[in-house]
This record gives sequence, structure tokens and C-alpha cells, in this order.
Amino acid sequence: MKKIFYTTIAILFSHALQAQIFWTEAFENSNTGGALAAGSNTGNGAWTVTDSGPALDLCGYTLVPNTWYVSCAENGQAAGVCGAGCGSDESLHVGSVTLGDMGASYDAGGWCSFGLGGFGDGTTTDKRAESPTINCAPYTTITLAFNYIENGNLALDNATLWWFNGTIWAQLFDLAKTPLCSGQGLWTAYSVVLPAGANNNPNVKIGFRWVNDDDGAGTDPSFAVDDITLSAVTAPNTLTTGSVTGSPFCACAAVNVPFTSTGTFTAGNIYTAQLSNSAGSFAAPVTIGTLASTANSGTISCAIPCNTASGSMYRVRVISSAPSVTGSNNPLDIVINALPTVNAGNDQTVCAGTTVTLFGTGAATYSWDNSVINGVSFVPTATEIYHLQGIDVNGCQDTDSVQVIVNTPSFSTLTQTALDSYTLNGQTYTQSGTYTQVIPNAAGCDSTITLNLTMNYTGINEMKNFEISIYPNPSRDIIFINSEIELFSSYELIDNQGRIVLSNALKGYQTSVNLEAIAPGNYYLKIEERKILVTVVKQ
Ligand SMILES: [Ca+2]
Ligand SMILES: [Ca+2]
Ligand SMILES: [Ca+2]
Repeated sequence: MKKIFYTTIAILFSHALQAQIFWTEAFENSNTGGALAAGSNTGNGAWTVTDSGPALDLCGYTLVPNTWYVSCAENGQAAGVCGAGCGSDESLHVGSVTLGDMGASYDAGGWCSFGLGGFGDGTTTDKRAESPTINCAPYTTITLAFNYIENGNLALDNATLWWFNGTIWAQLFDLAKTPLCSGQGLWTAYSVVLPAGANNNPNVKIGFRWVNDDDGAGTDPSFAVDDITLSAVTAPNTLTTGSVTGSPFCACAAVNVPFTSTGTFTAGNIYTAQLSNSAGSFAAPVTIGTLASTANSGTISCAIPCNTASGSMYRVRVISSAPSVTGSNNPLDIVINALPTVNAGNDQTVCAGTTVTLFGTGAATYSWDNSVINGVSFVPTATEIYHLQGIDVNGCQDTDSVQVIVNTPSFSTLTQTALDSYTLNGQTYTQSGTYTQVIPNAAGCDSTITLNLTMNYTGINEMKNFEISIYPNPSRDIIFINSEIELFSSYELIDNQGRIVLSNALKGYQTSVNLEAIAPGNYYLKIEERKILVTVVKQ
């Protein structure tokens, strides 16, 4: 009745659960005989042997205990098959040292018991062959399985199964003697669930201990083991993509993809969200976001690629990397609208004060920065990049920008003194005065030139107006400006560079001008009130 119950449970769980072998040891070292187990490494790491036997036999003589070999001298057979010599399938087995590796065949000793202690070497043995460290994380309910043969003599010459939890060794089981089979051992399958201490334990070892009491009583085979596996019954991983909200989307939009999963996801697992094509096919999925996580739920922050075409049958799904699981599609179709292509027009170059009109194309509505209104002229005051955002009928947007380079007018002042006439840019002047010219500059904008022109005239060295006399002229210091009428305007003394070196108000009938501070040379005395110009010489 009990047996039927267990069978029923097994059937119920068989769809959801699967055994996963995560460690194997087949001892395949291509050795036909004599290779010691201590140091044997077929890919999992090296096996070791712990010797707990005495140093001397019962009669006080040096021991030659049995030892552990890894070779095909005892062929590793399938369960239910008789033992055999080397057939190229290596096993871990106990053999003799004095007689060499003859497979699972040992020297039971007995010389001491027979009163011949000094005749032969004693074979008292207590040696445990120990596996390399086995990482049992993240597994639980771990099954250890292997095939073996064992004989010997009761518990006196005997093999036992041990395990190590990272701290201490403990015996798991005294393996039963296996049946004889044409004089050899019958290879027998054995399995056991490791204690709970092995669950999620990264530091597990298994060991096989062989003891021999050296009493001469014992029957081959000794012990051999092969094809060791560790497996765990785990639920298969599942991955379910959740509902995606926010459709319709514009290309480029952010989207959150939620998921749930079951089973164990191992360190380094990456959940990846994928986007189908516009028909919902994942034949060439596009990655839109990832999340490094071993958790059984999460939300992946994604971005729909900006170049995604319009479509109304898009789907997303989540996949994982460790283990590799392809999740279900999200439940409903997703609408994605492609982005408009907005154009802000060509860059422009204008002169200050010129109006500019900016307008975008490619969308339905437009907004500009810098207070610009689409299609409305304005006068830019400086070179600027104007950014445009255009939004189409689906509410999808694109941006562009345009540069307006504003060239400024230039201003310059030119001060010149000339004799009789002066020509600037083709324009000839014959009178002193301030003139303005406007011509295009290198940037194509106005260049305003202010000409301060002082004109001297040939022959005007003497007074033409008898109302005013100037003396002494030349002079080293003081000159007097005498007038028949009172003068109250001003005078200016101008050098030949056009610079005013002295100026002051006129003082009625006579004005004195002190020339001591100015350099010797010719100067022009300009009397504003009478519009006259006289040459004055400082000595
Ligand atoms: Ca093998
Ligand atoms: Ca046993
Ligand atoms: Ca014995």
C-alpha cells in the first residue's frame, strides 16, 4: 500500500519536476593499471586519500596497506553487468600494493595471525578516497548515485560511503556487499539523498572508506565505484511577460516591461526584454532593455528604438540567460507610431536689423525656443541656434535646429587734415567738417565711416578779415588775437594731424594765447565766430 502511494506521488509531479545532474565523475583517465587515486583529476579537481590506518601491524611489523587506484584494471561496468578486467572504462577501486593494481582485488593479509608476522607485510588498512569539493549551490534535495561492486568480509574488510559538509566528515551508509557474478562482482546501482546539510552547500565532498583487518579472511572483489552523479530535482524555470501599459506608443518612448518567473535563476542571469516585428513575430527580436537579476519578478525599463516603424501588432517578451528561458509574449498587441521627420529649414545669415521668419516642416504643430513663433517674422539681435519641436497627429515628436547668423554693421572714425580738397571712397570734399559715408562691409552689412576733415587752403596765411589781427606771428610764447569788435566764441589751435592742442573762449577785443606748452611748428588757429583759419607758427 505504501509503495503504491509513492508511485502515485511520483506520477503527479513528473510533469512539473525534472532531475538535473549537476556533477559527474567517471574516472576516465585512460590508465590501464597502477594510477593512484590520490591526485587523480579528470576535470572536477583532484581526489585525495586520507590514511587513518596504524603504522605497524599487530605483530609490530611495517604495514603495506591496500590502496586506492583509478584505472580500467577494474572496468567500470553498467549496473547489472558482471565485473571485468580492463575494457577502457576506468573506475575507482581498492587494490593491493604488494601484488600491484589487479582491479578490485586485494591482499587480505593474515601473516601475523598465522604466526608469520615477520614473513610478509601486514595489510591493515583504513583509507578514505575523497572527492574534490563539489558546489551544491543552489541545489536542494540532492541525490548521490553511482554503480559499485563490494565484497571483502563483513564489516572487517568493508567499504562505507561518507560525505563532508565543509566542516566534518560523516558516514552516510555502509554499502551492502554486492552479489557475486561468475566469480566477479555484480555491478550494482546505488543512490541516496544527501542530508539537508548538503542543500545549497558549496563545500560538499563525498568519500569511500575501505578498511581491512589483515586477518587473512576476505573474498574479492574488494570495492570499486564508477559513474558517480549528483542531481537535484528542480521545478523547470518558467518566465511570463506581464501586461505592458501605455499603448499606443511613439517610437523612442520609454516602456516598462514587467515579468514573473519560477524556478532558480543563477548568479549572472540577465532578463532581456525583446520587441517583435510589426506583425508580432520574434524571428528577429530587437532588444529594448535588460535587467541583471536572479529574482522571480521584476520590471525592465526599456526604450522603443527611435527608428521603429509604425505598426499595430507589436508584442514584447522577456527571456533569461541563466538558465536560458524564453518567456511568453505580453498578452495584447501594442501600437507603435513611427516618429515624424521634422525640418527646421536651412541655416541663415542676415545683417542686424533684418527680419527673419522660421518655420518647420514634417509635423502638425511646432514650437520654437527663444520666443520664436512658427511662421512669424522677428528681428534677431545676435547669432543664435533655434530649436524646433514638431508634433504630428499621433502626438509623436521630433526635433531639429537651425542657426541664424547675425552680422553686425561696423563703425569707424577717420580724422584727416588736407590741403584744398580730400577724397574718400570716390567722394571729394573741399570744406572742413564732419562727413558720414555708409558702404557695405566684408560681411555685407553697413559700414559707417565718420570723417572729421580739417581743410587748409593754399595762400590763406594772412588775415582776410581786417576786423581781426594776430601778432606776434611767429611767436615763442604769447600771441594776441585782436578784434575791432568783441568776440565771444572760441578759438582752437590745431596741429597738422588735425588734433586740437589748445582751445579756449575768446575774450572780447583781445584774447591772449600762450604757446609755451606746445611744440614748435606750424598750427592752424581756428576762430569759430568768424569761420576763419590762420596759420600760426610756434618758434
Ligand atoms: Ca568509468
Ligand atoms: Ca560495506
Ligand atoms: Ca579480513
